[in-house]
Amino acid sequence: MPVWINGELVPSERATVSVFDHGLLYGDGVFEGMRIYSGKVFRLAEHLERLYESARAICLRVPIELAEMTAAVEKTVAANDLTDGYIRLIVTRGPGTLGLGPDRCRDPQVIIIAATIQLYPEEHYEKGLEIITSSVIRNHPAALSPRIKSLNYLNNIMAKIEGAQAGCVEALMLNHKGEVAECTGDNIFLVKHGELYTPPLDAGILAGVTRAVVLELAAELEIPAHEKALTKHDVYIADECFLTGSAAEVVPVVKVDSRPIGDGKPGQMTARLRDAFQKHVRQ
Ligand code: PXG
Repeated sequence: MPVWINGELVPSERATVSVFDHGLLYGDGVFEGMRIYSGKVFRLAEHLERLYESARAICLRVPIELAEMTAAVEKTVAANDLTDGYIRLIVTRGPGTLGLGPDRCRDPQVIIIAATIQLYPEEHYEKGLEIITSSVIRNHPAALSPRIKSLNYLNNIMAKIEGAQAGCVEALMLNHKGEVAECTGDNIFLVKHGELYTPPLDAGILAGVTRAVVLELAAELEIPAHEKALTKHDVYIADECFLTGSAAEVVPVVKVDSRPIGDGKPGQMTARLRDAFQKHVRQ
């Protein structure tokens, strides 16, 4: 499994970073998780745009330009001979001193890992997920912006743990205003009276690539869609609920906080969008 690190593909055992890397010491860095379908990275341009924006937002200089990064991702996919899989792209602040200051980190590390993906079990798509609302709120937008896909995911991990302790693979996070934000690694959608609803970016969420694709597909299918502030009440009274993410794709949610959503079964609109998504990625 060759891994790209700082300009070369090396065997995974040799793909290592320093213990003084601020990515490790402080979670100081950014990343992307992308899918490979039929040998091609899905929406690579969008993922890389988000990566460079995340880096910019934390004043991290990505040591290679977009064109070179695109080529590096493609070379890593080819070297791993993957037709379907997952890519993890990481840019760390690089090795520095034990102090917080990034000024001594002069060598940001670029790492690209390609792997076969551990998909959600088929059962999740057939039966739908049960989730809970976590007591951990999403990062306050005036603290570390939720738009940044940073290496510091502890807040979401705390929510994920709370979900796991309740027997759920995902957990819903509210924002500091008590509105619905997103799940720990997935965006959320609701269906009500045949229309689609999802929180707007200013609810303090990650601008999910899959979320954007679902909104595009809804437009093509002439399904009215709204980016609107939502509350837990809206979730509880929704006809359907589903999550989107590069790993999960489109996955139905049938129970939230032990309450059945709609009739407690994966809904028709969810199935329709999931179907459209599958067709789209395999085009
Ligand atoms: N919200 C958050 C907070 C995320 O981390 C998404 C939404 C979905 O975004 P995309 O662009 O993938 O549609 C994410 C996705 C994984 C994994 O391997 C996924 C994410 C983060 C960490 C791990 O499943 N992010």
